[in-house]
Amino acid sequence: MNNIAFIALGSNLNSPENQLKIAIEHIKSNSNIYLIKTSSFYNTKPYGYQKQDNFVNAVIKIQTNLTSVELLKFLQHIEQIQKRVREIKWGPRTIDLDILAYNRDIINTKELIIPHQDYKNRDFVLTPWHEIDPNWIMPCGSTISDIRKQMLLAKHN
Ligand code: ROI
Repeated sequence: MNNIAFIALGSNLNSPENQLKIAIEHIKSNSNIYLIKTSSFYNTKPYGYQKQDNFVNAVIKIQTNLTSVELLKFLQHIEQIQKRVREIKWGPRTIDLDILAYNRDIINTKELIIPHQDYKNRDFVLTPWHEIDPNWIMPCGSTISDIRKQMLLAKHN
């Protein structure tokens, strides 16, 4: 298991905390994945489309021998099991599982963009990530801690 990945979890439907716990159990049950660390669960205001319930968000760090695409397929499978309905863009969701980073890889294909396109603007991603691995270095050369500081500064301008 020589790849490190970070995954963001988010839910604001059907007992969000439970949805996150179920997803984490699924992830742990995959013999090709070792769960290194789980952040606290954060209650967060909706980012983007705001007329919806608060979210529960977390970030996990895993070790895996799945490729980034295999990992994506597996996470999509979990989303389907938990009956995520892809209706309104930026609308409520039972579970959202995003690959934030996969090693220091930069991936830009139709199905997968890594690092996540908008993570640098998202407090609900950077704060739990910072909790579990503030010194992780992104492909841009900055640490999660630096990127989070920038995001917080921009928010208060
Ligand atoms: N807002 C928060 N706070 N947490 C999320 O997980 C989340 N996910 C989304 C959008 C709708 C962009 N907003 C979010 O997909």
